[in-house]
Amino acid sequence: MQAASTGIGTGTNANASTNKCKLVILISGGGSNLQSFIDNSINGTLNAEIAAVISNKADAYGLQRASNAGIATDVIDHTEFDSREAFDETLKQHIESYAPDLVILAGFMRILSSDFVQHFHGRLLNIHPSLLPKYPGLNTHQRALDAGDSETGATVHFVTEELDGGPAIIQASVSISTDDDASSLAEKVLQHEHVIYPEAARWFAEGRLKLDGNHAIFDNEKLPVTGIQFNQLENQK
Ligand code: NHR
Ligand code: GAR
Repeated sequence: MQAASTGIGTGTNANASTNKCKLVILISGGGSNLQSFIDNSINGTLNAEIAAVISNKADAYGLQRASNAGIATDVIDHTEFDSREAFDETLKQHIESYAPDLVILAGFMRILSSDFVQHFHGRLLNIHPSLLPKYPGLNTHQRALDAGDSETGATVHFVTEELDGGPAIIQASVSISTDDDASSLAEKVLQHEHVIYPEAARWFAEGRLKLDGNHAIFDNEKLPVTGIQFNQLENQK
């Protein structure tokens, strides 16, 4: 267990001194998912403190969102490193300097090497804009359209070495209509991302969600390969 995350005696993944789950959020772009974490932390829906936002791109708009919220920012430009491993090692050190309980990939666009992923095993989450295991990798919305799919969506998952292949936690689907294109789908899916991603982090902060080997465990039960279906959760309310 890492030093900052005791959670001992509380059953939660909250930081001992603040009683909040300490997050570091990695971005590469617009940061609308980052914004939903900021908003949920401020309004108290998510008992979290965002210690820092780190981007591999200096011009990522999400850095502005972080500054506006008074959150520390770092830029680590991957083009300044000789290898993926060297970039990942520096990234790892920057993240660890904040001693986070949980690391959030929010539109972070660099594939992470196995050393990095193993180091953060069980405390690294990603949101991917498809109904995994469909369409790991890039250009997911166009691929769903090209395949003639009737629905698409987004999946929050634990990050493992297998790209977009780690255990799923929660998934939201949206239906595809005949007049959709990749950008209209991206917009619709993003609205759902902003809801399911903080929800998954809330479960983690509350100590209800864990990674056990290659299985996501929620309330002491193994989750199915596609995780919890958010739309079904909604219908139960
Ligand atoms: N790393 C590991 N090891 N495992 C995962 O599941 C990861 C990961 C790193 C990022 C996010 C992922 C997504 O949700 C993610 C999951 C980037 C690429 C990619 O091909 C693919 C998937 C994801 C993120 N990146 C190119 C690369 O060479 C660069 C593309 C660019 O800069 O635009 O790293 O989709
Ligand atoms: C989101 O749709 C996220 O799922 C996706 O990028 C977008 C980021 O939006 N992630 C990936 O494609 C990872 N490869 P945001 O910057 O506004 O949060």
